[in-house]
Amino acid sequence: MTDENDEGRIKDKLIRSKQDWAKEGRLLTGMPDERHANRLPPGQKEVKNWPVLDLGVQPNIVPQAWRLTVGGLVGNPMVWTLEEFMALPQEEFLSDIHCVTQWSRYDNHWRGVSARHLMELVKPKPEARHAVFHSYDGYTTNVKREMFEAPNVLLASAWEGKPLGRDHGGPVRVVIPDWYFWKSAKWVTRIELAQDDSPGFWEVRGYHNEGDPWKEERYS
Ligand SMILES: Nc1nc2c(c(=O)[nH]1)N[C@H]1C(S)=C(S)[C@@H](COP(=O)(O)O)O[C@H]1N2
Ligand SMILES: [Mo]
Repeated sequence: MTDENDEGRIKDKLIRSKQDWAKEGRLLTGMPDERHANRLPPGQKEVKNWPVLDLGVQPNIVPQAWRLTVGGLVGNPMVWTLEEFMALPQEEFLSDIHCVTQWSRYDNHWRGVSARHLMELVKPKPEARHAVFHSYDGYTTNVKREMFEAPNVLLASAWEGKPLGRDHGGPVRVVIPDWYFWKSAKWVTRIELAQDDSPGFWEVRGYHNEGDPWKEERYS
């Protein structure tokens, strides 16, 4: 049994230790692989399972109450219910996951709506240079607009043929395979396009503002 206070403590401890890692530059090998000569980025280890990482709170989202909003510097701001979102074209994606805590998981089969398709629907203004993801647990993370618009980026609703579980960010999470996995917001509910950058939860706590695993952009 955990009450609110226990959860608060677990969360704080977890956040503090990760922040300390960032300060110390732990896990850095100093041997970038910018040409992607290996499948495994520097300092990573392959895992066969799929670890769960979050702030210690996994929001229980009632499907009827779920919403996805895309707003900010867009010509056509949109809000989707889960039913409407699932009616958008769902495509298949295949990608590797690289987490800053050193695990990588190969060949993940995703299903979901491509970020490019979403962006075509909302019509971002030319001044929109950055995107921030907001999640149901209060988490945020930021990427440059062109990173979000990469062809392998999606809002995933299924993994390995099954609906995405609550522990991994279901019903819908962002997947940005080219960056470390902290940029892939679980339980996403709002995407905000903006002219200026606004660093997210881990980015203000010592993580790198970008997050390229091949350059070991772990910490700032
Ligand atoms: N909403 C939300 N998204 C999040 C996080 C989080 O705490 N909350 N953690 C990030 C981090 S640090 C990682 S490594 C991945 C972990 O995703 P997984 O639990 O599905 O492996 O989610 C990312 N997205
Ligand atoms: Mo992470």
